[in-house]
Amino acid sequence: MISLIVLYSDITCYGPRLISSYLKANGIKTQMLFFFAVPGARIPMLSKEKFNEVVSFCQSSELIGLSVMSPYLSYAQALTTRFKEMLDVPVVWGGAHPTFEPESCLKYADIVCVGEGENAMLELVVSMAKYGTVDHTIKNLWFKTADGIVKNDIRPLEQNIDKFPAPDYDLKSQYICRAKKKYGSRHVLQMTRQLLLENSRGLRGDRKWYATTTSRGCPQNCSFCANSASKILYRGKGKFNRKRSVASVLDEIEDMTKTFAFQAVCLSDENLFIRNNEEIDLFATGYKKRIGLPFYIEFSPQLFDPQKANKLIDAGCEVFQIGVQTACDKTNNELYLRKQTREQFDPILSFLKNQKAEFRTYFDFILMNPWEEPASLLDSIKFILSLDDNISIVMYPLTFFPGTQLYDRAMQEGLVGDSKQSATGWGPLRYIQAKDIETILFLIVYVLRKVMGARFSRWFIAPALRPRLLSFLRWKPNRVALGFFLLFFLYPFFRVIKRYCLKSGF
Ligand code: B12
Ligand code: SF4
Repeated sequence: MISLIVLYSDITCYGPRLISSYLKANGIKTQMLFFFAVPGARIPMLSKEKFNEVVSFCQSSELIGLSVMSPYLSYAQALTTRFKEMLDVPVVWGGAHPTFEPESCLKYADIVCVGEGENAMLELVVSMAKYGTVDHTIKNLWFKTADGIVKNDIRPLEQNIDKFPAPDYDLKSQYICRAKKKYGSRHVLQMTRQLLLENSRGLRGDRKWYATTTSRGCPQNCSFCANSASKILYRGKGKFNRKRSVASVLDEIEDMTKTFAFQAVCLSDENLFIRNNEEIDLFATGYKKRIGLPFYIEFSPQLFDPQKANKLIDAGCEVFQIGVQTACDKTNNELYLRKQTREQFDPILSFLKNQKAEFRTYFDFILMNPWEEPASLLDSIKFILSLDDNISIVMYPLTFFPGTQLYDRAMQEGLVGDSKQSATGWGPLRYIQAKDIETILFLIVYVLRKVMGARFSRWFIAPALRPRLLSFLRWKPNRVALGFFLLFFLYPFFRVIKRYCLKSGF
């Protein structure tokens, strides 16, 4: 039995589910545990009981696999340490974090998978079953041995990704950690249809979706994204962007949505518009006929194509999620290395104006960038203030993920200490420390002035208030106070201000 533990707080877990179904298709028994860790936690919040239940879940395993993203590193370390204390079973880590930090991960894991893992895992499990020991020559795997670390090369990328079976949704072999009273006192529960749906994310909040990916890779090279780092890792190993056939995508979605009564579908490809017109036609016609559920897509503005968008909307697409990151061309082009301009949004915005009221668009922005100039932030604020109400703004703090260019720069400049800190240590507190508090205040003042106009200026710079303003600038808040300030003021800031602006006609 191979146990695969997924730490993410999302039930999709596409990569590990693919590994599980590939192993099963090759006659290997697997079980999966959806652990639901807290992303970004520096100290894992794990009770002894939960630990023990996870350990007994793995008791009869020949191999334990953990899928690790950087924000969940502390959980992976804590769990693996516990496994090593209680069980004599090799532990293999795979996923985005070990791919770019294999050496440091081997302080905990016995084996690390660098890059895509289906074939590497299969070879590992088969060799263990055949020879009773671990074969240290398997490509994509690094091993901790008595003689040091064995680093194997990367194998060529699998070009025919249709070859991999659909993600594993065999609930009989799946478990989930949930500690709600209504489920009883145990943490590790047998997965059920109800638990699967309860823990799936939703399209616009209510309709639970089935999420899948129809391609691998992305044509762009953003300096904060693992895709650009993966391209370097796989240089000379075959085409990085690969697409599944439309037929295989439709078969999978039809099968899963019928089996589990999902109410919506999420296509979490980085850029669905990399598909050509013919593929979009084929998908849209097939989807409308065979599935017919509302769906959600993501893409970058540079690849927007109104013709393709219309076809997808006609097939049921109800949500666009678009990576804006910043409305400042200089920051996008020079810092994020995105070939994107503010003008590219004009056709998108006019296209969105003609959509039905229920059509939703999410614009993703990156905040807390230590190198972003106030003028660049202002461009984003102005842009946000100009948007229609059917466009929601989603803000992500800039996170430094190992392998990316911005991670290297943040390390060089001492903004983050190590790879563990990179995904957890850089947050609002460090940003405020690194940036001038006056810059942030300046931006707040700018937006408030926009909202309240002269009335605000008179109020804010009134002589009576000046000493208070100065003392605020000199304020050295403790962490709790600052946390509350950010949580209750800065975070909902843009949304509230935007609504207010729209109401008051700015
Ligand atoms: C789709 C996607 C999502 C989806 C679904 C995620 C999911 N759980 O499946 C959603 C939107 C939910 C999501 C969320 C997040 N994501 Co995301 N996501 C992606 C994206 C675009 C594609 C992932 C994918 O399906 N790839 C295709 C499959 C086949 O590859 P894979 O998942 O990497 O799995 C393969 C290998 O990694 C390996 N492998 C994986 N696990 C294991 C385990 C073992 C034992 C072995 C041997 C091998 C192995 O084998 C797999 C099959 O080949 C990637 C970008 C990318 N190109 O990878 C980011 C990416 C994985 N996400 C990332 C992050 C950070 C997040 C968030 C933490 C963001 C946040 N700040 O909130 C959240 C939290 C995760 C969560 N809640 O699940 C980062 C991870 C970087 C890092 N160093 O950790 C990435 C790389 C994007 C980036 N910023 O660079 N994400
Ligand atoms: S467009 Fe998105 S997925 Fe592609 S490299 Fe940039 S951030 Fe990553």
